[in-house]
Amino acid sequence: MIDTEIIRKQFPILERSVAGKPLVYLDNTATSQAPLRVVREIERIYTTTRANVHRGVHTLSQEMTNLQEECREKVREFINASSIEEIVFTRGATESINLVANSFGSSFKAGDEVILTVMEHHANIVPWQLLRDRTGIVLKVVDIDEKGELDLEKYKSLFTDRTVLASFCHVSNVLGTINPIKEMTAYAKSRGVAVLIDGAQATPHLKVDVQDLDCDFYVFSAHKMYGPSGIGVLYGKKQRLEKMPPWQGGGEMISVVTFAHTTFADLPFKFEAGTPDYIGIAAFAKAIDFMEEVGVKEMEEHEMALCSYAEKGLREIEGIRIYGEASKKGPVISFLLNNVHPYDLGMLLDKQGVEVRTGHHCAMPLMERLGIPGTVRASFAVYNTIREADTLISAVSRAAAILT
Ligand code: 7TS
Repeated sequence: MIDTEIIRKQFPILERSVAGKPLVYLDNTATSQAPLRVVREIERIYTTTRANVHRGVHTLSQEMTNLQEECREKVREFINASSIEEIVFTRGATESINLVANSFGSSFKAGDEVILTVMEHHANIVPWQLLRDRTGIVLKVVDIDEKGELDLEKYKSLFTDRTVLASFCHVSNVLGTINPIKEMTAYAKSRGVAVLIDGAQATPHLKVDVQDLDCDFYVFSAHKMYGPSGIGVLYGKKQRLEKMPPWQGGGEMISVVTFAHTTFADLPFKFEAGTPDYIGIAAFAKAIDFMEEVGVKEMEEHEMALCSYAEKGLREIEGIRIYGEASKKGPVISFLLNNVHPYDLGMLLDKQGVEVRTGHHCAMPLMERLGIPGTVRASFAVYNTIREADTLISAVSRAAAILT
């Protein structure tokens, strides 16, 4: 059982008010808040240890390097990768996907095919379009049914002898749908096709085991996992990463440089050009500690119970339509109220202290598929409470009374 009272003490931001009302933070899908231990670690490092990593024999640099590398080991363990060589730090899920598109994708030829789904975030669409424009690859898109679940038969039917990659989200940031990624990966593997899973909305809520999934790539962002912003992870199978060329060049990623020729560093550093946000990475370790102490399974149960409760309450409001009714869902509710524009509803909720996201949620093709301009989206984290779910429901009811 989650004791939100104890958990909330670690998140002082939750004590602030918005528009004179207690803050009800329900935009966790965009960014979750960071517990004090993450904030304190950043302050501690700035005031005691800050120095560049992997660069010197001096004590500070070595201490800083250890802190960064301890986080790499923590991430490895968190997703059960088989070695730290498979954990590449990036700026976020977006950069991780761009890395794969530019490096792994550099071997794709005109006519090669990449399978995506209609529910992808722009981060898993645009890098492939940029690659398409450069190389002439073909993008194929899996559709959803009326519940917001992927059509698996359609997915399988899109594979041909030219398919080189299937790239799909684990959990949709709009519909909440938890995709059958194990089955999807197994099918792609049976056809000899590589798989990238966008786990940005999964790692904050679900236990992930990349060896069990057997995917080639798995990407996610720290700021959605109670960690600092600007830190992401690319998990890649060692055999894949070894064959891939570097994406960016610079310091850190080299072995020997001459003007005639450069040899590259071993994994994972081959993919980490330049000075990373080592302090953010070190602080991310504290966010992982937090998640493990509370328990990812316990978090999932708490968040899903809250989400179901809120969804039930919202459904009782006349004129509410909920988008995303998959049988397996993450803690996200996307909804509209009659023909009220999502921004108008979002503004009224903000006036009541309730922070939700409104708009297309960086999933414009999905909005087009649903035939709507956007939604209002409430999303839950471990520190949210039943009382906050009640506040959301009453705030939407009040807004409904004003707007309709
Ligand atoms: N993939 C998915 C499924 C996402 O939800 C997001 C961010 C990203 C990739 C990109 O993550 P980033 O950390 O690199 O920016 N999603 C959202 C959202 O739903 N609202 O704000 C950001």
